[in-house]
Amino acid sequence: MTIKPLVLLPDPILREPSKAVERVDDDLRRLADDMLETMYDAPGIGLAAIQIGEPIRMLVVDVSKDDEEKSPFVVINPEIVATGDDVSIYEEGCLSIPDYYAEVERPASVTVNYLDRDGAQQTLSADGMLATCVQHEIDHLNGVLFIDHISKLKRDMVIKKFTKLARQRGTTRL
Ligand code: GNR
Ligand code: NI
Repeated sequence: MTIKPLVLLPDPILREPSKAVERVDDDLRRLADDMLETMYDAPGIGLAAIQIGEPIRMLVVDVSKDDEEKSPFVVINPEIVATGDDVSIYEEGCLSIPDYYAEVERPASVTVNYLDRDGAQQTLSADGMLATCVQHEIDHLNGVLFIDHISKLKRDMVIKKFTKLARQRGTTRL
């Protein structure tokens, strides 16, 4: 297993919609394991494949607490098939936007159909932090970031700051 470098704002790849996974094979399972290791190392509670530069519709999440048993999910080709009527607000962060946090309102519960790491069809009904995290990750598959759910003023400030940081690191043409 390998910890992969994270793609950071304002890398334009984060804005690309990811492509559906066509076959669930050993290569894909290896990538899922790398994503989990990268997520746990960060540490984070979710990761989309695009955040390690792979534009495919796969995400991992584990919202278990430090003192609990790990509960990793590998979620391939997710489709949100239902959302609850209630909303919840969580302070969100993103491994691609380090050290920035903001409150985001989303449906409090979601039902998601997806393929698991064996390629078997599954349905997940989530609420609480898991519901928020899964929605945050599915946004990544569509090129959407949590800062797209905050005010334009705040979003523009964050993008400006990270563009400046990237220029200092010399890792972007922007
Ligand atoms: O580690 C993460 N924490 C988090 C907190 C609140 C809502 C969503 C998240 S996901 C984030 C990891 C990440 O960037 N996933 O794409
Ligand atoms: Ni994120």
